[in-house]
Amino acid sequence: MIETIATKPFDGQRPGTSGLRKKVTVFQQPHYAENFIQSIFNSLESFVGKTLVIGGDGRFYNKEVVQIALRMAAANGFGKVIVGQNGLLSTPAASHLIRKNQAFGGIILSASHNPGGPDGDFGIKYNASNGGPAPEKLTEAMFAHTQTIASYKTLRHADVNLDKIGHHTLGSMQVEVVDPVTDYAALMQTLFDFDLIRARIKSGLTMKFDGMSAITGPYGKHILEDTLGFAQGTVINGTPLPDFGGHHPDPNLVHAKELCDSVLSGNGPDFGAASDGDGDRNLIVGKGIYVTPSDSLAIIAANMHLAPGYKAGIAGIARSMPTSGAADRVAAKMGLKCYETPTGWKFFGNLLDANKATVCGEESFGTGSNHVREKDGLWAVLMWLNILAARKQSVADIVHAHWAEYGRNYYTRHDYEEVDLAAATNLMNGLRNQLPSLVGQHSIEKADDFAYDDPIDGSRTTGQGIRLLMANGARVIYRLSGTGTAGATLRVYIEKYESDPSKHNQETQSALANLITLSRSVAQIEKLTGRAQPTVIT
Ligand code: VG1
Ligand code: CO
Repeated sequence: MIETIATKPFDGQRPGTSGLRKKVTVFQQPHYAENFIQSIFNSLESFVGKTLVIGGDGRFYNKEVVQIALRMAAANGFGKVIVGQNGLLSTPAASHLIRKNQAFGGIILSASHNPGGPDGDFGIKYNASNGGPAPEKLTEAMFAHTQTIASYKTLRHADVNLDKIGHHTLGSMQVEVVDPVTDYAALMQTLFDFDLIRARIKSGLTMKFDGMSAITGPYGKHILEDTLGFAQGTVINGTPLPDFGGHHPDPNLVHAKELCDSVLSGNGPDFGAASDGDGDRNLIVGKGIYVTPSDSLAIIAANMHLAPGYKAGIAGIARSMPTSGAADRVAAKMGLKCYETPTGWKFFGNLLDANKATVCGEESFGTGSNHVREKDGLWAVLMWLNILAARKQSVADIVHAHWAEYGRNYYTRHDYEEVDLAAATNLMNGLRNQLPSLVGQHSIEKADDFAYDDPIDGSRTTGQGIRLLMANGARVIYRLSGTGTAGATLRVYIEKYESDPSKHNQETQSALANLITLSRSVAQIEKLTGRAQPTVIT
């Protein structure tokens, strides 16, 4: 029986960089998740009878919201929902299922790299029929609906059993429970040379993959161990847990420390990788060398023709604005365009759909291609494995050769987490006001607040980060995070280009020391936030 439940708007349901993210306790308020889901549906047109994909990263409260979303999808008139077994789907797998089944769209339950558990974070985002995150126009429409919502539709019905693969009905809606891994794994086999990778493993390549107790454990085990033949135990922290084992499922040098320490020391495996809460991020380390996500994008772009799915070459490259210019140099050499977009995968969708870009990347450990419309952690890992197998070199050799050919973009990101929101806003406003007067000082050639004109649909997005652009590609960029749930997080991105190979082996923080000092003084970070040091350096 369809029920219409009266409700009142909640403040603050504006989607951020990647969907609506809040503390679990916020989502647990009566009607909170329902209001947002109904506002998603209210922003969509002509979906009656169509298919919706639903799944999440398995974090605490996933189980409950999957059932809420199923009942509401039925009450709102969807014809069918495809849902991952136990309500689980990685973000790239959800994107693939939407595309493969020509679904109307999908609801992904995840707060990605944010911590989980009863005191952690939860999130909901909507992906459109191309498999990609809803564009700004749609997220703004959703937000507008959240501010005026007066009722939502649901079904009075028991929970659907999602333990087993199979078919159910929910009112007049079909529910198909699918294995979360199967279709995604099949897609990967079409893109990469699994035989070549197997041969390289047989001849001794070793690796560790850290699933961070999040969604990619089962994907990693199936693909890396069971299909490719890496030793059992290659995947560590491979069982998804609702609280991610109490860890922060963010694959970087800080949160995947154990893996990084072992591979970087040179005594561990040849290759190390990790993914995040919802499986769309990737960390790449080789014996003795950490590959920055910006370098990884550039190296992948330069080498991806070695993978069968891309042997015809690529149409173009796209990177988020704060991502280093390393990819631009590859694009220039290949005679291709490198697009510079605001932060967040939603801005790549149009470029991928229009075949302007084949590969995209963000400095925040995100890389992906036109195979789906999300960044894809395991895809990047498999791409690296394919490149390692084809080139028969180590990660370090490949990176050093890349720098020798293109030069090195020294790059770091300094995050100041959970600073006072008013202080952070004040700091950004202060920088914005200083912009005209900064040009000419400290070798700053251009200073602006980044705006993006989408070349496909003509939409303009403003206020995407303060840029201080200096001679020879050096940059300092400031922006506030759009994924945090407590206070504000100030991100400072620092980069410098070095063409001289004899200067390619400096430690990153010391190579960038002058720019780091400048980044702090120009923005008066300590004076305005009370922070002398960042919380996280990647
Ligand atoms: C961060 C990253 C951004 C990424 C986003 C979502 O956003 O900087 O590059 O697209 O997270 O990634 P922000 O606004 O906090 O800087 V995920 O894996 O959390 O969906
Ligand atoms: Co993620």
